Amino acid sequence: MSLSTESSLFVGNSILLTINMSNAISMNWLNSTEGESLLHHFYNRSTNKRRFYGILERPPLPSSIEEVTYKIFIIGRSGVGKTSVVSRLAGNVGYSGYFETNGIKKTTIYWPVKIWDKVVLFKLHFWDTSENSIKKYNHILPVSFVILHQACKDKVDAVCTVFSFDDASSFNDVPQLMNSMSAIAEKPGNIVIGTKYRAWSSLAVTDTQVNEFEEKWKVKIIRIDTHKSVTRPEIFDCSYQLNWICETLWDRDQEFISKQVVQV
Ligand SMILES: Nc1nc2c(ncn2[C@@H]2O[C@H](COP(=O)(O)OP(=O)(O)O)[C@@H](O)[C@H]2O)c(=O)[nH]1
Ligand SMILES: [Mg+2]
Repeated sequence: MSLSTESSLFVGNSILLTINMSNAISMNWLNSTEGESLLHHFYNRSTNKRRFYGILERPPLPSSIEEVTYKIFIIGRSGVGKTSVVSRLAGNVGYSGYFETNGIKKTTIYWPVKIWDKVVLFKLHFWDTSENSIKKYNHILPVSFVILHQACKDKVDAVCTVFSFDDASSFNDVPQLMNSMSAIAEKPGNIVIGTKYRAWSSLAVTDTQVNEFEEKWKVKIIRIDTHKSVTRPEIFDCSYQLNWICETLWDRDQEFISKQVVQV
C-alpha cells in the first residue's frame, strides 16, 4: 500500500484499536446520508453512469479524506471472466462482446469506504493480463514480455484469483494458482472471485464447496455475475464486491502493522 501524506499518522493511531480486526468496513455505508452525499463524485445521476477519472485526476473530495493506493494482480485461466470482472467493477454493465486481453491492461477504480468512523478513499489499480497473449508474443519480444509480466508482480498488494461458477476445474485450480504467487516478496493478500454466479440455480461449483474452501484457506469467495442486468444504479450492485476487496486489503495492512508493533 502507499499512503498519501498524513495517512500514516491516521493508520499509526489506529493500530492499537484495529489489530486483527475484521468487518472494519461498513458494508451499507453508501446508502447512508453521508455516503449519498459523496456519491456524486463517483456516479452521475443524470447519465446513470460511473464517473471515470484519468491518470492525473482524482475525485474532488474534501482534503480531510485519506487516500490509500493498492495494486491488485488478476490471475486465472483464460475465459473465466478476469477482464469482465474489472470492467464490471469499473462501472460497465452487460455484455460487450468477447475480446481476449492483449498484453497487460491497468484499470484504476476509486472507491470510498467507511472504516470505523473515518471515510477513506481507496485507489485500486487492477492489473489484468492473459497468459495466452504473453505466450503468443513471447517469441517476438521475449525480454520485454518477461519484464512486463514481472512488472505485474512487482510491489503487488493482493493477488485476485478468478474462477467461474460454471467451470469446476477453474475452481479446483484456485489453491494452486494462489500458491504459485506465494513467492512474491511482499506476501500479497489473497482475493478470490467467482464469476457467472446465479443465485437459486444449480452451478458446477456448489455452496458447500465454497464453504469448505473458505474454511480451509481462510479466504472469502466473492460472487459476481458481470452480465446481470441491474434495476438500480449499477454502483450499488457492485458495492458489496468492492467493499470486500477493500476489507481484504485493509485487514492485510492491519495484520502487517500489528506484526511490526509486536517486533518493536
Ligand atoms: N454470464 C456471464 N458471462 C460472463 C461473466 N464473466 C465473464 N463472462 C463471459 O465469459 C467470457 C470470457 O470473459 P473474459 O472476461 O474475457 O475472460 P478472461 O479471459 O478471463 O479475461 C466473455 O464472453 C464474457 O462475457 C459472468 O459473470 N456472467
Ligand atoms: Mg482477459
